[in-house]
Amino acid sequence: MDITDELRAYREKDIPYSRVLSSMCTIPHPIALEAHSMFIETNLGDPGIFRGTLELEKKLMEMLGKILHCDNPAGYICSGGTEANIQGIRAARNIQRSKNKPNIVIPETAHFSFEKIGDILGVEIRRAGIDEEYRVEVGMVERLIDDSTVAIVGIAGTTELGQIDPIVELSKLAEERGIELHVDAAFGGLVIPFMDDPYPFDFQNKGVSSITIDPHKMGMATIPAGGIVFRSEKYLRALEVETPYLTSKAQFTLTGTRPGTGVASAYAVLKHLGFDGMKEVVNKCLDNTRLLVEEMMSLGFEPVIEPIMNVVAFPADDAERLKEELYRRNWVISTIRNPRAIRFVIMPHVTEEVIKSFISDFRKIVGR
Ligand code: 0PR
Repeated sequence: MDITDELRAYREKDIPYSRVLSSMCTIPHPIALEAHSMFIETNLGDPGIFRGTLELEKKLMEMLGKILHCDNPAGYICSGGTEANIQGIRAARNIQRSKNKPNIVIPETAHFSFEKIGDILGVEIRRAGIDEEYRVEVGMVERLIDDSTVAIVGIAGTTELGQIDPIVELSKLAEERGIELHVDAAFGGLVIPFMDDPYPFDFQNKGVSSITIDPHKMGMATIPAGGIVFRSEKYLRALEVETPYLTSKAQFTLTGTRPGTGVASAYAVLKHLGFDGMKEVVNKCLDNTRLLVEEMMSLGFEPVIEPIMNVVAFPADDAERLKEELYRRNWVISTIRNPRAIRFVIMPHVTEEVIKSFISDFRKIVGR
């Protein structure tokens, strides 16, 4: 068999995005594909060689800084939200080095990447409970902070429900206690700014030190393209190691060799769509989320919370069974455990037609 035929045969076993209602990734924007292929051999691990790509990354960081209300953004495009979260907490821990047995306080709704962070960085992870709207309880966060706390974490767009933590209050708390506040906006970072009357989750709050914002989620860039943005250069300095034989003298990234494709594809999409274009994409996803909610309500399912963004879950005792039945019919949805529910992420590839076709199959499964 021809190699490309062989590759195609494997690729055809993958489920196409048009059947996937659970992913935070999506089909890249056509301009992202073009940009990706132009930068396919670039390696930002040795920036003295790829100086044009490095310049482009700086421009992209300025764009992200503007979106996040930061005048002097410092950061880089990494492998994803996991790496961005690791680096945000690693910088906080290094800046507050004098503290021994460091700990961080995170919402109990935080993404599982924080499990890895505890393990890798040797910081104790303290989990604060949530209110009835699934937002972290600020009072609980406050009670968990002690002299060894290096950072608190807020989420802008929780993985399971798309909820936004009270970042304004968390920021005040971080300022009062002289500790860092890392905001995980891996998903919401490229949703909230384009919503009408956006919640102020970003650097407008003086206590926010770093933000995770992933172009490979709602930014429609090619994978991998995560983003970590710091309030100032000082955080990057806290991450640096010496690189004696490279074109640069120091490196603040977690990985060594790293692609410029995410930089190029993320930049291309944001530049091409602009603020208004992104607003249109986000609004369409929000409209489609409302459509799904209406259809699900007509089948007797009420959302766990009124959706804040394009993530929504519906309580169902037999959530696992529903997910499996749907998978047999080549539909991918996900489930959450608290409360037991089926969950959907309405990405740009989840169009009105996709939702209608999904509902028609789902109706058969629930027998309504
Ligand atoms: N922070 C938040 C709030 C997230 O939701 C995620 C990923 C991360 C950090 C980690 O990002 P990376 O996966 O880029 O490192 N959230 C999704 C999840 O784990 C990612 C995902 C994407 C899941 C595509 C499934 C899928 O098909 O649920």
